[in-house]
Amino acid sequence: MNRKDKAASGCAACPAHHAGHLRRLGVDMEEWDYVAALAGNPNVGKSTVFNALTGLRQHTGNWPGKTVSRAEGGFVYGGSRFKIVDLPGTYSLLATSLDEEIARDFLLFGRPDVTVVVADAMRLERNLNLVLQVFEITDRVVLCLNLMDEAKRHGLRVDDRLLSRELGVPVVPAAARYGEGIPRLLEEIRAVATGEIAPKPRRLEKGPRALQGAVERLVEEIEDAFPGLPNARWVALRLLDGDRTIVEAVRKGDLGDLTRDGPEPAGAPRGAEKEAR
Ligand SMILES: Nc1nc2c(ncn2[C@@H]2O[C@H](COP(=O)(O)OP(=O)(O)O)[C@@H](O)[C@H]2O)c(=O)[nH]1
Ligand SMILES: [Mg+2]
Repeated sequence: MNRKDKAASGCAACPAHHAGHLRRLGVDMEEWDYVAALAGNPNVGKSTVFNALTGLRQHTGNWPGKTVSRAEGGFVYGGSRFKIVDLPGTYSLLATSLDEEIARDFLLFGRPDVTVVVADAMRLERNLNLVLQVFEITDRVVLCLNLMDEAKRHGLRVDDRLLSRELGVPVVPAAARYGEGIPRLLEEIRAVATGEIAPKPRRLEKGPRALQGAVERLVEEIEDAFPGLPNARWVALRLLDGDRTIVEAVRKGDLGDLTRDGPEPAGAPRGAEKEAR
C-alpha cells in the first residue's frame, strides 16, 4: 500500500497523515533522539515491521562480544530521529539462551525509550507470555498485533481495544507485510517515546507480603552496591528466583557492566536533542 496515497486521503490529525512524513534512514543513522526496541517471538513479522519502518536496508552486525546477529536502523518521524534495534526473537526473557539474554539485557540496561512487542494475532495467548515479561521491565510498551490478515482469513477476531484496556498499553493491529497498521504504529511509537502517552502495563500480582519485604530490602542493597542501576526491582526478583547469570553478575560485581556491553557505543548522543514534550 502506498503511504503517500494514504496520507493524501487522511486529515492532519490522523496517523496516516504523519506517515506521509516518514523518512526512512536505512543505515544512515548517526544521531538519534529516541531509541526503539523491537521484541517478539520468532516468526511473528518482527523483521517485516523493522523493514517497513526503516526501509529495506538494515545494518547488521553482531552483538558486542556475541555471535548472535543484530540489526539496527533508523527513521525520522514527527520531527524526531529514531534508532530502532531489532532484538533476537525469543519466547521469554528468562535468559536460558543467549538470544534471551541479549534481548533481556538490552531492555534492562539499554533502556530504550519505547519497546514495540510484535505479536502473532493467531497465537495471542502464547505471545502474551513475552508481553507480560516485558511489562515487568518497562512501562513504555506498544503492542503490535501482527498477522491480522491471517487471523481474519481464519475467522479469528481480536478485540484490540479491549485488549489495550486490559493490558494498559497501546495495541496496534497490523498486517506488516502489506503495510497495514504501520502509520498508527509509528504514531504510537512516537507518543510513547516522547512521553505524550504513559502506558500503565498490567503487572502480575505483587505476591505475598513476605516477598514484598524481601524485594524491598534487596532493592536497597542493590542500589547501594550498583548506584544508578536501572530496574533494581527486577534484578531483586531475579535474584530471589535464583537466576544464574544475575547471581553471577552480582557476585562478580559486574552487573553494571551489562550496560556497557549493550549495543550502544559509549557517549552516544542518546536523547541529547529531545523535543519539547
Ligand atoms: N500474511 C502475513 N505474513 C506476514 C506478515 N508479516 C510478516 N509476514 C511473513 O511472516 C514470515 C516471518 O516474518 P519475519 O518478519 O521474518 O518474522 P520475524 O522472525 O519475527 O522477524 C515472513 O514470511 C513474512 O513475510 C503479515 O502481516 N501478514
Ligand atoms: Mg527476524
